[in-house]
Amino acid sequence: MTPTTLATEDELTAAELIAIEEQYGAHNYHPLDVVVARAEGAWVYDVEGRRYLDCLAAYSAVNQGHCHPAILRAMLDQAQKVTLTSRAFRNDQLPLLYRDLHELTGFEMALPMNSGAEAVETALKAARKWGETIKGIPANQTEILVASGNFHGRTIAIVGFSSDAQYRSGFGPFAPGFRTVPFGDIDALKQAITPHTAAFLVEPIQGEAGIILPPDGYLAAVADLCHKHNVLLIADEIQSGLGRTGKLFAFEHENIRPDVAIIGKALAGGYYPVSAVLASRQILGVFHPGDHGSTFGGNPLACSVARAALRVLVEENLIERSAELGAYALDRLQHIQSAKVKEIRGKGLWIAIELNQPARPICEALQQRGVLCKETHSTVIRIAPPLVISREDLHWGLEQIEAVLSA
Ligand code: IF1
Repeated sequence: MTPTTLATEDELTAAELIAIEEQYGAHNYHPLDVVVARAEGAWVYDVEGRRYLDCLAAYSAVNQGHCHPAILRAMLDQAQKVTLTSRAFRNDQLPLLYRDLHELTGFEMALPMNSGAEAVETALKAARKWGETIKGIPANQTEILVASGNFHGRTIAIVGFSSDAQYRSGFGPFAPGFRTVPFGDIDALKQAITPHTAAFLVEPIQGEAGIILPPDGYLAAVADLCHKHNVLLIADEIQSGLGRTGKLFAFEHENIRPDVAIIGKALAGGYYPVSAVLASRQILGVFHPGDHGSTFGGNPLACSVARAALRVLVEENLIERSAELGAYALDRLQHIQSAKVKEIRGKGLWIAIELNQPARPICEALQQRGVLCKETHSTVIRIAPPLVISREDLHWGLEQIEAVLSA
């Protein structure tokens, strides 16, 4: 029986909202019990009006800060013109996003998708087809290497090469043609490359694994090795890119240039799922009309929002800001004297606090103090606020973290 009306928005309490979510929603997350109703800049506000400093930034999807007015403006303007045409027709925003991405990143071409996982899948398809049609690998024998500890998304092909048992459990059988090498180990990579290897997919700094930085020189050695063996180097910059580490791309910290870069998350400043694969004309040229696509990929609303998000990133100097404030935060955190702390590491405003104990209780204590963080791999706390965070707010947030860790 189709209802004639649906419930209107009531003034429900956090507890009531949580109960509804628990009853009708799949339990594929275990979120902190903070029910966000509003957000602005580096701050979020719950339904009871309490405010929290957001030190997760939606896993680096709101580098520009929550509800950035310039991106909102672009979204509202475009939403009143046209939002979706499908790629069966052209639109006036997609070419402009392509040009912005080329001018900002230097890659010759882009292929727009929506979620990060879809862009990763697109890059894998490009690598496989490049392997067969350009490198000459026999059909269906292409191999792609990935790093242990990787996180590239949640599709069956992607979790098939995850090292995390939970991400794989129950979802097999998986796609063949992937091999894992230890992250940071150049000799292992050298051993793993065969004439059938088309690509090496890697996060320049591993996010989900706990903001794991590779040994100095690793990425440069990887780039040399891939070039020598005609293997595509694919950098997954969905989380590490777009200013998070204090550079436009994390791969810039080692002055390398991958063959393919994958971006997402902050590409649209938290307003819309927009991702893209950036590469050369030769690599993206393997796609011919009808080979690959997406209903929403490259839609005018997504492109308009992404253009505004990139403009904010550049015009508000958020990349330099990330480098500067990140160095300040890392230095302060590294001076914390606490038996709880095993290691502090990071790049730009992307910092991991590795503990000698479970991180969840620390995150809950920080929540009580008005700071929102998320643990990863049970003992690591990620500090990744929006890049627009003020120095004063960052100072205040660090004080709360120091207080909880020193308690
Ligand atoms: C979740 C993790 C982070 C990513 C990199 C691709 C994707 C992601 C480097 C896929 C997405 C998100 C997914 C989200 C939580 C978050 C996450 F904990 F899952 F691993 F950030 F570390 N490459 N990461 O970080 O992009 O399809 O999600 O748009 O799945 O719980 P997506």
